[in-house]
Amino acid sequence: MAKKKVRVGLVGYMFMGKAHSLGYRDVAFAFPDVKAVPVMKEISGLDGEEARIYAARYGWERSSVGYERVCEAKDIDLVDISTGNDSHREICLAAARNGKHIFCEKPMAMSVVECKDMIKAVEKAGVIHMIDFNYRTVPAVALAKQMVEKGMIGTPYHFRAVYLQDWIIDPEFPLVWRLQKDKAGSGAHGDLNAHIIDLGRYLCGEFDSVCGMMETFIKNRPLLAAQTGGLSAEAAGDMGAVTVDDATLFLAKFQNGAVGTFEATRFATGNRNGNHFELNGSDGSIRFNLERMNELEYFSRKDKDAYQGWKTILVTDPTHPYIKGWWPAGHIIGWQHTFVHQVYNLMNGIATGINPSPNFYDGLKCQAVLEAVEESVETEQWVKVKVDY
Ligand code: SOE
Repeated sequence: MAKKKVRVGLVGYMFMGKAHSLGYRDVAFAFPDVKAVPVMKEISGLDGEEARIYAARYGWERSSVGYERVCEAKDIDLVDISTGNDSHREICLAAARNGKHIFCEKPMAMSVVECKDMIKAVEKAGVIHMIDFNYRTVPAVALAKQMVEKGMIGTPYHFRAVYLQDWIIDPEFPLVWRLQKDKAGSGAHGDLNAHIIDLGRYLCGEFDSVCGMMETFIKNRPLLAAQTGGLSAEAAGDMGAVTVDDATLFLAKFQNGAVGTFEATRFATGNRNGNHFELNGSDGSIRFNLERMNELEYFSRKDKDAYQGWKTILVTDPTHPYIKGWWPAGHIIGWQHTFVHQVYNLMNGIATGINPSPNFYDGLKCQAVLEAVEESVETEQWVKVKVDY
């Protein structure tokens, strides 16, 4: 039987638009068992000429300006929102109104209120929704999840996570949209803590309460002359104010009694994309570092005393999650593969009518933690995480 085709319209052609394009392009190549196959119909963005260039480069059939046409077109089934955070809600509402399935970049929106509007819209439309917490589909992270579920670490006690980058360490780096509150919502917090909050929920459980601190080290920066790549840009002469956090750290209590520490910063010199976590349990621990993403470290207290020690699992065996799509054992994969894995789950969700995970409810729960941390920074108090939806 012919497979269902899912005709995709992508809004946003920059860094994430490129990563998502790769997901659609490669999913059926890597995973012949995928239940629905994406068709790369239309790519859109703010500039028509650029949209045309990226359509040709990434392999989209056609291009347009703005998001309206993609949301309204009769021959599009899925709208992919790969734009800046301030437009997620608006595009989501337009897409849902037109009955489109939705794949949305993280963080889901600018606030919990916006997330709730988006959930109301997709529930009313009865469409499939997914949020791009792509690190869940790193094979080593998915293996960690299986190990936790099998009880291989016992009762979780500590989740310790950092997401460390250094791409804005230079005070002359310009004021890109990610440094402006009205466009990004927050800085390192929403951009990086969002990922490790999601990993905390995925591996350890739901949050109970948080207590945080935030700092902005460089308060003014040159204005933007041109964005030259995903995380690179050229500065213009005049200066403007940075209105987001450069670093946010917080303590957390989980509902299951475990405790956690979280740190997100773009000022961790020498760390290009250091997403690390460690989960310690009563019987064992697991440890992950994105910069060695094919490996998962595991310590078991069940090993005989004399032989206890950390072992490194090379997560490239055909039995490991998602690896069947790629290469023989030992032939490692990279960061871009997580976007193919996300699309694999999304296509299967659309084909079966079952929401994939992580979806908009996960986006909302993550946003609730982000906001609770912000409230805690303001009040200098512990804050309960509430998700009253
Ligand atoms: C920039 O900090 C960024 O590209 C994030 O926006 C992504 O979500 C993260 O995966 C890598 O770094």
